[in-house]
Amino acid sequence: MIPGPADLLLVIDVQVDFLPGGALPVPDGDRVVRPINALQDRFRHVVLTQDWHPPGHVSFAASHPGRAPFETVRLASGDQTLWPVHCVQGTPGAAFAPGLATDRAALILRKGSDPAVDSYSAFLDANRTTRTGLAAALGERGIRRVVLCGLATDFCVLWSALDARAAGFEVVVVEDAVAGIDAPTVPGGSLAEAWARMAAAGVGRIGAAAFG
Ligand code: VGL
Ligand code: ZN
Repeated sequence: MIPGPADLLLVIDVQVDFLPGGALPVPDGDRVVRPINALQDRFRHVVLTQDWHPPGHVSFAASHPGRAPFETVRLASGDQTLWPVHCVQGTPGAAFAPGLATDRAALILRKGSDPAVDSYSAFLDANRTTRTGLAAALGERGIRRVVLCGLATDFCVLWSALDARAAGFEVVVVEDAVAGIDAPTVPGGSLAEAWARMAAAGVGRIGAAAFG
């Protein structure tokens, strides 16, 4: 695949807290940095996202007395998985992964800033009504295809892929430039379920080698 002017590389949440040793470590999360840097050199359009929560965010187990990380609670916006405190605005854990190239991106989008609503997706909050503005920004740049990479396959990459499809973009995930959490709360694992949901939505899968 040779990316053209209508192709965007969307790099999801490659941040310190999602790397091994971080607050919400994604197994092998650090392995995505090198292929993502190589991918960025192939694309004219690059957007990076950061999970960017205020202290006391609703997605933190610590914000719900008696609850533990990976439990689920029911909120007005729907079922919410509870997480360890992670990606707090301005903290070292919210910074981009060391070594990640950030100079190519035309846009850095921060999401999850509403104290009461989570946002796995780069396009739409968990309440499914508040848009981040990304779909419009990509439309204005003439983007038709979104190529996704980053963390985590089964949460922020998954939701961003589904919402990009719903917004009318062609969507492809670079399977060796993503890594998943595989949360124990989903029977059979959230990673297998994520790939199945993306396939059902018409999301393509490609290897980084296809970009040369
Ligand atoms: C993410 C869980 C909580 C992600 C963000 O980037 O996939 N997962 N917040
Ligand atoms: Zn988060």
